[in-house]
Amino acid sequence: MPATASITTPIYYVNDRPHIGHVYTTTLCDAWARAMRLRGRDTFFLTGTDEHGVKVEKSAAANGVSPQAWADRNAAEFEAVLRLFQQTNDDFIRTTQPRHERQVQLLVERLRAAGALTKGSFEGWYDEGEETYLTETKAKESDYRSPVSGRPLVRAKEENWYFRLSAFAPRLERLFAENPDFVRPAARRNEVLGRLREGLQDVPITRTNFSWGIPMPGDPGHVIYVWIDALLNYVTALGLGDGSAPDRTRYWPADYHVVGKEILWFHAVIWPAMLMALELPLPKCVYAHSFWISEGQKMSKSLGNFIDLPALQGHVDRYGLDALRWFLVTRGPLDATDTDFRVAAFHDAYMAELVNTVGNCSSRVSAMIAKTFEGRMPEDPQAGGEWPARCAAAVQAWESHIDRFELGQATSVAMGLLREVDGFINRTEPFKLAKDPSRRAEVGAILAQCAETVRIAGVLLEPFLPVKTPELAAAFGGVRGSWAERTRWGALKPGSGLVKVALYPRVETAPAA
Ligand code: ME8
Repeated sequence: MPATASITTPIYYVNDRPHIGHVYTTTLCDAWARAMRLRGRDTFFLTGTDEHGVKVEKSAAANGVSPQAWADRNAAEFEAVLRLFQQTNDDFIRTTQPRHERQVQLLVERLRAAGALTKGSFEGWYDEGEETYLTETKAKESDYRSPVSGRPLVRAKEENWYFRLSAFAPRLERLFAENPDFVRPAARRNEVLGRLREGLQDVPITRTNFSWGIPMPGDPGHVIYVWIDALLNYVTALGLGDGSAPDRTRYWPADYHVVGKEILWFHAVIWPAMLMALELPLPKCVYAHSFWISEGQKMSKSLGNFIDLPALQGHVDRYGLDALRWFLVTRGPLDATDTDFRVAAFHDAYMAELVNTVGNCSSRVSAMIAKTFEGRMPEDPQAGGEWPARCAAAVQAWESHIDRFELGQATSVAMGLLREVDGFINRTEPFKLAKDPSRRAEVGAILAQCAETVRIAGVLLEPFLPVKTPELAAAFGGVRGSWAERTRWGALKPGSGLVKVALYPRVETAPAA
């Protein structure tokens, strides 16, 4: 049985339409999952939708449909987007599915049995029209009247169930001290540590002022807070709440929970504490990336600079899906700073890397072999020269970058090999040597070394460029087999057929922003 690998995206809210942010996180996870499968790992990649809560209830009402109908409609759109961007998720969990709801109730029951929940009350100024509490300051400012309707605020008291987060402080401290890589990147970990030092408050985990949620077991009228419901998706999808998916338990704990930085606290602190209370193993790493902004500003509906689905589709129509995925993975906000989505930068990355490096290098080498060696892999009396060691080092570096979720660096390793091949061709000039029949063996050696290196670099690019790399692999001898076989120097045998390829067409000018 091969070792397992497992990765998750956040589950996305169905009160929003899919946009670049969702496609980004999902594409990162998809590239990693593809890389792990390529290496022969038994891989599980989970995504889905978060469908409960007052926001969904309200947007459904505003659209004149039931919350479930609203959730169905928008979840279908999220699923369609996954297919559109060729994501290879192994499951799509929806929090309104019976499998999830049933297990959330069981897991919350277990939290209560473990002594991790208490019932507490909260009292404050309540705006009945808006169904929200106002802080004392806000209430005073508006003369104890609703800032919206002007009606008097009422003094209301609510009883809620609380998760005793504070009780887990010592264990959380130890977790962070003993696992410096539990939260990455490091800048994000430091933020979490700073907040942990301020002390932990217990977390209300039920609500009584709306009904679109999972009922609190044994306490009618209480609905489980949407975040508690949502976090549990990572284990309900694997049947850990009721043992309903025994073939999936091996995928826990997840290697990576990949999330945006705005939801790090839930994943880095509340979720681990819940898992401790449930006596379940913790995920190995919570990776919090930063945000895409658009043409210099935070994306917002009112500014009209939201990179929504039609905008993304426009880029795909013009440049192809590989180009979009490449830009997201290699130029995106994987580290601790936000990234501006500029169309000009997208265009430049496509031209420099996909057209002028991947495309040009593979077409040059395959075309020369087609012309000079009738499309047959030439013999190499030098047995690869320095190239086998260089490729082996690249494969190893790639593997360790993938292990550490350093996706941009993994792509750089492959690009580095192709640039070296380009440099080697420019230095040795096989196209000139080929005019002298007495140097045929030398030309054969050069081209064989180039072809084998391009083939191996192509394998390393497969998780990132899934549309065109199969064409590259087929053109360079169609070598099949395991990861070890496909990345082994010499797998492309002398005499194998090579076909001239043209992978990425030029796009002359960038469209206006
Ligand atoms: O928070 N740049 O769902 P959500 C990069 N349901 N990534 C972005 C982004 C941007 N501008 N905007 C959004 C929720 N994202 C909860 C999660 S998990 C148990 C529950 C991505 O629909 C990023 O991954 O608001 C962010 O964390 C996620 O979308 C938020 O999605």
